[in-house]
Amino acid sequence: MLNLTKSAEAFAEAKTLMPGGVNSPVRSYANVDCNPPFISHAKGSKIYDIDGNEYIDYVLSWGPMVVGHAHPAVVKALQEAAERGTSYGAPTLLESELAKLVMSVYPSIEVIRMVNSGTEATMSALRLARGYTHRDKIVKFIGCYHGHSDSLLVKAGSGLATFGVPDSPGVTKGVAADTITVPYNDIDAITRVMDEHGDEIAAIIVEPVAGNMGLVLPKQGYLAKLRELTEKHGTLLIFDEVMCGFRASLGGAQAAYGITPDLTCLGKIIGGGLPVAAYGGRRDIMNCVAPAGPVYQAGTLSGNPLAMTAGIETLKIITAEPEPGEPDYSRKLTLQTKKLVLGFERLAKENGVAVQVHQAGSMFGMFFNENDVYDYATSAASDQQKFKVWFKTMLENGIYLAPSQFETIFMSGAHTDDDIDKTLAAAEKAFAAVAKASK
Ligand code: HOZ
Repeated sequence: MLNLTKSAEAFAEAKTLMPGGVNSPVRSYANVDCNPPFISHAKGSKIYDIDGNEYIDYVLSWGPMVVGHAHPAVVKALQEAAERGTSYGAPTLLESELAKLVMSVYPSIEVIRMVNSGTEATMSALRLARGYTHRDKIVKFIGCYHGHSDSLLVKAGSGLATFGVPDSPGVTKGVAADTITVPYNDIDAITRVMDEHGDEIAAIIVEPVAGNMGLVLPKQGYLAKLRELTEKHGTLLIFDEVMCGFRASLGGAQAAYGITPDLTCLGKIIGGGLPVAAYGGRRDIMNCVAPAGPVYQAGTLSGNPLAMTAGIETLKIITAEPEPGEPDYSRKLTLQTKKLVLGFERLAKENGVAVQVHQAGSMFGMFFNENDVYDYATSAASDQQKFKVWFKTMLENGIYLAPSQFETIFMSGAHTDDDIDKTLAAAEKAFAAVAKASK
């Protein structure tokens, strides 16, 4: 039995200090009816709690720790950077270095602006799209999550899907009215909306690989259709690759599916575990951002030297040329992820548990569902009770997963074959527990 005594005490105190005891809702474990482990430290593929438990970590800070926790090269560069000062609020060479690294992998990004969080990136990209097109309305897809700015908190995924409240109080009716929502992967629905309102719509924003209603892949031809419709109506296409950037493939979903968006939002990995995100894209659009143009957006900690350093070191590792005959970093992660995906599918079958397992590069997700999952409605129909049993058994057996079917899990370069074997051994027990509980 997992001992979480100290974590439970810490959580009781935290609840008196922060809403629900946390600074971001899904971490509370409220939907899986247990207390969250309080983390003391992490190294490589492992994360440790204050009770002394060790887990193999597939949350990886919700994605960014792609080279593993506390990678020596990242830590060393951060220590050296801290000696030179932690914030200047002034231009540095580091900002240009990270910009060039990102652009080397994302040719659609001709000009980039660094910000501090995915929310800030998507919110700013939308303002830019509205300023550029002189239109007010936007389209988002039900179950996609683009951070917590007002326009985008409408029929949203992630924590809102987890807690069953896809709309948030506090978002005004006026703002919500400018956000048109459409089911993901439904070509007829988006075609109808664009035919009716296309000339009022500033942007379609999409997670090209959706990661916040669980991992849901775009159907064949879907992203190409979005590109075609946006071009036809003079609407901008914004890819929110905060989660799938550098993960669906090194060049993100846009490289994996061969679609060039007008604007891209990135986050997570480009900060290597520090708060960095960015939006960027076509030069003529990006040059509307202040001070090059009139669309205002600013930030004291934007381009922060520590954050840039962590991003640069992380991207250097994952973009490095492989040894001759070896797969590149991204391909290695994909292959490791595939081992888990195949293992989960096999074990589920052996235990008579119906699951849908999805993979996009080094991201993966599993639904307790007999049917295909391709949008929010089909994802939401997944069995929550089975997920809870699975999740708790995995945790008891030292595997740290996202505490919700509506999140994605991730692989890092620090995960070894031994980690995979241990994870599959735990999964065998977890599927057996699910099968038993379902009888
Ligand atoms: N909504 C975030 C994941 N998609 C949660 C992040 C966090 O709690 O740290």
